[in-house]
Amino acid sequence: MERTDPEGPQGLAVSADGYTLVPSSVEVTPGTPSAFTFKVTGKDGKPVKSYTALHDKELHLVVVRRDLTGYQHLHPTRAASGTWSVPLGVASAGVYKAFANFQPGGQAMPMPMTLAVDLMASGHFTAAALPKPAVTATVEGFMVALTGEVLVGGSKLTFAVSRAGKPVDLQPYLGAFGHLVALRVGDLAYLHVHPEGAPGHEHHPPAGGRITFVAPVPTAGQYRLFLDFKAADVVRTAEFTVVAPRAK
Ligand SMILES: [Cu+2]
Repeated sequence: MERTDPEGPQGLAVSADGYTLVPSSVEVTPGTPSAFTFKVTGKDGKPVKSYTALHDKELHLVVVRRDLTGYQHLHPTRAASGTWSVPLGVASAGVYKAFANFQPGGQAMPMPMTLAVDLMASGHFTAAALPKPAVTATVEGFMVALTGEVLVGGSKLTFAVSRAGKPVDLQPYLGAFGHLVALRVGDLAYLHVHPEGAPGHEHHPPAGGRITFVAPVPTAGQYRLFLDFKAADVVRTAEFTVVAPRAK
């Protein structure tokens, strides 16, 4: 079977390359955290029980409402049966998308994949407008400045974290100094993003609270970036709307 381009847009399918994301239920209750359980089935239809860790975890679960609010990056635990479980709470009603990012075990090549499913939180909801493009974001007193152009085919993005005008010492979190998720506005395609540098390089503290990522943006358009970083012992998420111009 031909494999989906791992560098291309991911997270647009619940099933790809013989693997399927199977939630126990797609209903979530706003305001009430409860266990979200799911499995990933393989080509034989059975739950996958072997994974290759990516950034210290076998599976990363990203949940966001379809209007790109309410972002969460979670790490479910896996039972021996292959069933994954994580407490999940959503603040408000709406349709959410849950992305599972993982790599099945036993593959010679690094081939992370992302499958996704919609989750329904019943009730009235008011869609939030997409924030305007910006090169700075503030979260709990931390200012994150984005430099670098978002370009179709190859983007190098650097984030500098500061507090009260001074660079912040970032702390390692899941084997890196920052984790970036990029979603395309319109269809929430999940982009493959990785820290710049050879494996292991990222374990050295970055100078001046700076972290750089390589993000191949597949098409012109708007993207929403979610940068998880750890400072002062807390993981926070800085969010940006960016625009990739049409290629000339
Ligand atoms: Cu993760």
